Amino acid sequence: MRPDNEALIIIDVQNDFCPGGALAVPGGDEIIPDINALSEDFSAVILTQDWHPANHRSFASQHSGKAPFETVEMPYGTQVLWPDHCVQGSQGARFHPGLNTNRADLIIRKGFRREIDSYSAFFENDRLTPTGLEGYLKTRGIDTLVLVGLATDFCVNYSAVDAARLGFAVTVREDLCRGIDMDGSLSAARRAMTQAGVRMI
Ligand code: VGL
Ligand code: ZN
Repeated sequence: MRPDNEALIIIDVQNDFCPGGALAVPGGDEIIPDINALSEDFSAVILTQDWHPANHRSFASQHSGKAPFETVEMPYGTQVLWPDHCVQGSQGARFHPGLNTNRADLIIRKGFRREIDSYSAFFENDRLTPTGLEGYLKTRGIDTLVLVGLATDFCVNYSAVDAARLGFAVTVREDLCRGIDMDGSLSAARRAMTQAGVRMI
């Protein structure tokens, strides 16, 4: 068992990010058995859940003439447009049925405001609006995080970089993550995480 100051954060292991889902990450479901096994070692397990209203502004369907994976400028910066995914209450937003959610102490939902996306478990995409996870972890005395899940180059990357910036010691288990990899986003994410002081193993 790991000490009480360490938490496992399982990012977005939801149907829509697994094969057959609306924004499927290649091999997204392969990592689930080992994530389940790893979660048995931690006294603190936190899940994140991408959780969008049906008219979320990160959806290409909300921008006339735009296709998924194109970008738009939002007030907070450039936003990639996605296929509709992880709509609140939908089957696609549910955790993959293979994921053992029983060990989770907290489920943090993100991306629930129409006007702003939230890749990170800590801040929305303006990098300013907090989700509350920092306070939860710090008030529990947790200072060390292990991150796993989907997708390496978006939600895992943003969460890991923010966590490092907030002073947590962060390890990303790359073998327990899978990426989308659009236009070199995976190598850019690896660089960003390394530069932020995230340990990648
Ligand atoms: C994610 C794109 C859009 C992720 C979430 O979980 O990495 N990516 N929403
Ligand atoms: Zn999303």
